[in-house]
Amino acid sequence: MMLENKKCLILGVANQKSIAYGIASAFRREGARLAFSYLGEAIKKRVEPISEELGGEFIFPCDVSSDESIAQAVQTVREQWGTVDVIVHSVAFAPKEALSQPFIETTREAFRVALDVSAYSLPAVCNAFLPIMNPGASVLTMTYYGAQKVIPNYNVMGVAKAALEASVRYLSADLGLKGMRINAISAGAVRTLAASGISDFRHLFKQFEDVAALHRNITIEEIGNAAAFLCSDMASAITGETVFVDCGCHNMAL
Ligand code: 0WE
Repeated sequence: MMLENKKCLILGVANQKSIAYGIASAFRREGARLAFSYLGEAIKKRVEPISEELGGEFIFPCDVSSDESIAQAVQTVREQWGTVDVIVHSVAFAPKEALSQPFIETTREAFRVALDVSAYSLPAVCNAFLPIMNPGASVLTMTYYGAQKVIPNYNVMGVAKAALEASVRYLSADLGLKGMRINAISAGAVRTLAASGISDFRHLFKQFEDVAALHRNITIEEIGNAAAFLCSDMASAITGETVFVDCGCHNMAL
């Protein structure tokens, strides 16, 4: 087992289709100890049964757009576990209009919210949890190809993911001084709750399937397997990296 007895925090499960659910399931299979964050009462009701199913030890509220909420989460984890070995950051948000209107029309507020929730939250979480992270700890975040190339309508989320990927590189230098690692998985498109809010996602999904080197879309199990590897000691020399788990989609021009 790759993650035996490692204490892993999972931020960003909404339901059983979530990428974070696929990651948590793989972590469980690899012997990890799990705890889950949630945002708001609606998501709490969804996370509770998932935590039970996967043998989670506790759940805790965490609004990554609030320093106080992150600090409170650290306090809870400190009381429950004392220290932590792995943090999975699988959180993003942009106001819906920003993902349908032309990028050029992005408002200052939509830009701020997207970058705050989807990018700044990563260094914020790393810095807050640093005092309770064990030597050899590792952090994982989720990104998307729209950070590097234009994907129609991905818009301000692409800009936020570009900031997130750059943050992974800078954080790798800071965490590296402490023997800790951080990486990103750039996942192919997945039908999640976040994706269901996107007009024309079905069409996009089919296009990715056709173009991908493997001619299929990915599963959250496959993301989970890559995540388990990256967060395990098997990946002890990999840090600051964006690893594509996308059936080879990003290498194809057409
Ligand atoms: O990163 C994402 C999704 C991020 C996301 C989705 C939503 C939908 C509902 C962030 N914020 C919101 N806000 C909402 O109100 N993906 C990689 C999935 C995704 O999102 C797209 C995509 C793909 C793929 C948006 C436009 C075009 C393609």
